[in-house]
Amino acid sequence: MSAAKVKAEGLIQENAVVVFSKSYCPYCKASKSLLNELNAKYTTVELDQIDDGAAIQDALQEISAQRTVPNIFIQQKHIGGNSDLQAKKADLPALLKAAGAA
Ligand SMILES: N[C@@H](CCC(=O)N[C@@H](CS)C(=O)NCC(=O)O)C(=O)O
Repeated sequence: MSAAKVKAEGLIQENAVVVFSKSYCPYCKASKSLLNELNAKYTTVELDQIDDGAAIQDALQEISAQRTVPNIFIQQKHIGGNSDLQAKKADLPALLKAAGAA
Protein backbone atom coordinates (compact mmCIF):
# COMPACT_ATOMS: atom_id res chain seq x y z
CA MET A 1 0.00 0.00 0.00
CA SER A 2 1.34 3.48 -0.82
CA ALA A 3 2.46 5.82 1.95
CA ALA A 4 -0.24 8.28 0.87
CA LYS A 5 -2.95 5.62 1.18
CA VAL A 6 -1.71 4.64 4.65
CA LYS A 7 -1.79 8.32 5.62
CA ALA A 8 -5.28 8.91 4.19
CA GLU A 9 -6.65 5.80 5.91
CA GLY A 10 -5.00 6.83 9.17
CA LEU A 11 -6.61 10.27 9.01
CA ILE A 12 -10.01 8.70 8.35
CA GLN A 13 -9.61 6.16 11.18
CA GLU A 14 -8.26 8.60 13.76
CA ASN A 15 -10.67 11.50 13.27
CA ALA A 16 -14.41 11.64 13.84
CA VAL A 17 -14.87 14.01 10.92
CA VAL A 18 -12.35 14.63 8.13
CA VAL A 19 -12.71 17.06 5.27
CA PHE A 20 -10.14 16.56 2.51
CA SER A 21 -10.21 19.98 0.92
CA LYS A 22 -8.38 22.50 -1.24
CA SER A 23 -8.02 25.94 0.27
CA TYR A 24 -9.37 27.81 -2.79
CA CYS A 25 -12.29 25.47 -3.51
CA PRO A 26 -15.73 27.09 -3.15
CA TYR A 27 -17.45 23.73 -2.56
CA CYS A 28 -14.98 23.04 0.26
CA LYS A 29 -15.69 26.46 1.74
CA ALA A 30 -19.43 25.72 1.68
CA SER A 31 -18.90 22.40 3.47
CA LYS A 32 -16.66 23.95 6.11
CA SER A 33 -19.19 26.77 6.62
CA LEU A 34 -21.98 24.27 7.22
CA LEU A 35 -19.87 22.29 9.69
CA ASN A 36 -18.88 25.52 11.45
CA GLU A 37 -22.54 26.57 11.61
CA LEU A 38 -23.25 23.28 13.39
CA ASN A 39 -20.28 23.81 15.75
CA ALA A 40 -18.76 20.56 14.55
CA LYS A 41 -15.25 19.56 15.50
CA TYR A 42 -13.54 18.41 12.35
CA THR A 43 -10.13 17.90 10.82
CA THR A 44 -9.34 19.62 7.56
CA VAL A 45 -6.61 18.41 5.23
CA GLU A 46 -5.87 21.08 2.62
CA LEU A 47 -4.48 18.97 -0.21
CA ASP A 48 -3.11 22.00 -2.09
CA GLN A 49 -1.01 23.00 0.90
CA ILE A 50 0.84 19.76 1.61
CA ASP A 51 3.61 18.08 -0.38
CA ASP A 52 1.82 14.74 -0.67
CA GLY A 53 -1.59 16.28 -1.47
CA ALA A 54 -1.73 14.93 -5.03
CA ALA A 55 -0.79 11.44 -3.85
CA ILE A 56 -3.43 11.61 -1.11
CA GLN A 57 -6.00 12.67 -3.71
CA ASP A 58 -5.06 9.58 -5.77
CA ALA A 59 -5.41 7.43 -2.64
CA LEU A 60 -8.84 8.92 -1.91
CA GLN A 61 -9.94 7.90 -5.38
CA GLU A 62 -9.00 4.32 -4.49
CA ILE A 63 -10.58 4.46 -1.04
CA SER A 64 -13.83 6.24 -1.92
CA ALA A 65 -14.12 6.17 -5.72
CA GLN A 66 -14.29 9.96 -5.49
CA ARG A 67 -11.58 12.26 -6.80
CA THR A 68 -13.13 15.68 -6.21
CA VAL A 69 -12.85 17.77 -3.08
CA PRO A 70 -14.33 18.21 -0.63
CA ASN A 71 -14.19 14.52 0.21
CA ILE A 72 -15.84 14.08 3.58
CA PHE A 73 -15.86 11.23 6.10
CA ILE A 74 -17.89 11.10 9.31
CA GLN A 75 -17.13 8.30 11.77
CA GLN A 76 -15.14 6.51 9.07
CA LYS A 77 -18.15 6.53 6.74
CA HIS A 78 -17.73 8.15 3.34
CA ILE A 79 -20.27 10.97 3.06
CA GLY A 80 -19.19 12.29 -0.36
CA GLY A 81 -18.74 15.86 -1.52
CA ASN A 82 -20.38 19.16 -0.68
CA SER A 83 -23.67 18.39 -2.41
CA ASP A 84 -23.91 15.13 -0.43
CA LEU A 85 -23.15 16.93 2.83
CA GLN A 86 -25.70 19.68 2.13
CA ALA A 87 -28.33 17.03 1.27
CA LYS A 88 -27.77 15.48 4.72
CA LYS A 89 -28.15 18.82 6.51
CA ALA A 90 -31.17 17.72 8.56
CA ASP A 91 -29.42 14.54 9.70
CA LEU A 92 -26.06 16.12 10.44
CA PRO A 93 -26.63 17.16 14.08
CA ALA A 94 -27.41 13.52 14.99
CA LEU A 95 -24.59 12.14 12.84
CA LEU A 96 -22.09 14.57 14.37
CA LYS A 97 -23.28 13.82 17.89
CA ALA A 98 -22.97 10.08 17.30
CA ALA A 99 -19.44 10.68 16.03
CA GLY A 100 -18.57 12.71 19.14
CA ALA A 101 -17.96 15.72 16.93
CA ALA A 102 -20.67 18.08 18.16
N1 LIG B 1 -20.29 18.20 -6.90
C1 LIG B 1 -19.04 18.32 -6.18
C2 LIG B 1 -18.16 19.39 -6.83
C3 LIG B 1 -16.75 19.41 -6.27
C4 LIG B 1 -15.73 19.98 -7.24
O1 LIG B 1 -16.01 20.18 -8.44
N2 LIG B 1 -14.55 20.27 -6.70
C5 LIG B 1 -13.44 20.70 -7.53
C6 LIG B 1 -12.61 21.75 -6.79
S1 LIG B 1 -13.53 23.25 -6.46
C7 LIG B 1 -12.49 19.55 -7.78
O2 LIG B 1 -12.35 18.65 -6.95
N3 LIG B 1 -11.78 19.60 -8.93
C8 LIG B 1 -10.79 18.58 -9.24
C9 LIG B 1 -9.51 18.76 -8.49
O3 LIG B 1 -9.29 19.77 -7.78
O4 LIG B 1 -8.66 17.87 -8.62
C10 LIG B 1 -19.35 18.61 -4.70
O5 LIG B 1 -20.50 18.97 -4.39
O6 LIG B 1 -18.47 18.44 -3.86
